[in-house]
Amino acid sequence: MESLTLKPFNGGLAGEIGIPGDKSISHRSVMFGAISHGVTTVTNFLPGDDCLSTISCFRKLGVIIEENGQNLRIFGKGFEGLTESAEFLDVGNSGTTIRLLMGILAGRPFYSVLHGDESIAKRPMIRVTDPLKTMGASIDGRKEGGFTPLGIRGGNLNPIHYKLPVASAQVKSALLLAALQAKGESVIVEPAETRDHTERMIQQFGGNIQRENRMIKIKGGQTLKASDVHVPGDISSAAFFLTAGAVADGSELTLKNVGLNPTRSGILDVMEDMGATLEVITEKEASREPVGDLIIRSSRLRGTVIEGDIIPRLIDEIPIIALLATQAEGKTVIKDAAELKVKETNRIDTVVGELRKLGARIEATEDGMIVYGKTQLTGGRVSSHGDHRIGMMLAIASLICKDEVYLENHQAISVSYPQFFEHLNSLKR
Ligand code: SPQ
Repeated sequence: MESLTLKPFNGGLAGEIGIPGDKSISHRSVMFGAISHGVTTVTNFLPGDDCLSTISCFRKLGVIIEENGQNLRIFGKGFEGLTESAEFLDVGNSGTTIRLLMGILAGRPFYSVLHGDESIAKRPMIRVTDPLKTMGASIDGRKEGGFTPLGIRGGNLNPIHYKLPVASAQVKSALLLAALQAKGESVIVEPAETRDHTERMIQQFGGNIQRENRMIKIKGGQTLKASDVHVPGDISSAAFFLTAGAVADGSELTLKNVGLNPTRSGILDVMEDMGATLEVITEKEASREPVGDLIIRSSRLRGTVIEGDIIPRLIDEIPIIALLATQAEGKTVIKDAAELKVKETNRIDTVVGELRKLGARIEATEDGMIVYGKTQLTGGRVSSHGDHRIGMMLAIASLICKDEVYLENHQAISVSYPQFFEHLNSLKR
């Protein structure tokens, strides 16, 4: 496979970029547009591969979606407006698409088959299929309904009282979407707070949902109304440039329009704890989500411990935090993050394996990793392993490597950040 050559840069980054739309919120905007009544408009939608998979699945389910880059118009006819697809629903590389879609289809009285790429075929689905079956959906798939391809015939759903065994926003969201179609009130309890975009969007679309600490209550049979959604920039995408600005000497970057939802902003707390020179300015709200601009300057960093309830607030940022930790004085320990093993790749193994190839001192543990800094990174041949976040982490690492980096399978980056290299190059002085 052809690799991308990333030459040593060893300079400072400067300037301003607008962070592209949040992937989690973009998926949900299409789904809520589809299951509500009326015309939903979406602005600053992320046209990355994953979100395009969501659009394609809903079109196959009979929903009309007009797409013009970052702007969408979705013609929703409610849950009952969805129709059986003659074709398989292909979710590509997107865990969010398949798991949330299962929740919607669990209540639809027709048959659907869902499948995705090689990575999706390895990701556990039982965490969603089991509780949905308890509610009354009929679901089958490889390994007793645990893996794709999955066949689902939705039905008359009963409400559920369910304590999630893992902290997962995808499982929570799938159950909320099913619960909206059930007869009665469902109660869902999370072991730790996970991203709450689904809950916010239910309210944005006129629905009712209650939360008391980690318990969520929602009544079935609610009718959602179309809404206008402005998608904030994705803090998970901003994280790559926050790290770049902190580790590349002589940098000063402004990242505009970043979503600052507290259930997603764990990386800001960690960077502050590590001593990063980071400023949050002009906070406002868009479509019930907090948004602001961030300024990052090159920083002297120190190691830290990342564990417990903060983990779901930064789970997708751990690959880039590992790189950040290679440039911090002392030891950084990341614990309680075994969920990393079931992402697009096993992100404990891919982060540790690829960063070691660049000379990092890092070791894998059962539920995380330990990074020793500060280390001068070398260079070498690395791969994204088809995982967008690993690809971007390695591209940022190349900025501070003393030799060339050859990045294989960089195309995976378009899953969540198609303009990544354009933005990176625009910031090089
Ligand atoms: O959609 P996908 O492939 O699962 O994407 C990832 C990512 O890194 O972009 C995970 F690999 O993000 C998930 C995140 O890890 C997106 C998500 C959501 O939108 O609800 C929730 C998290 O997953 P989970 O399994 O903890 O619910």
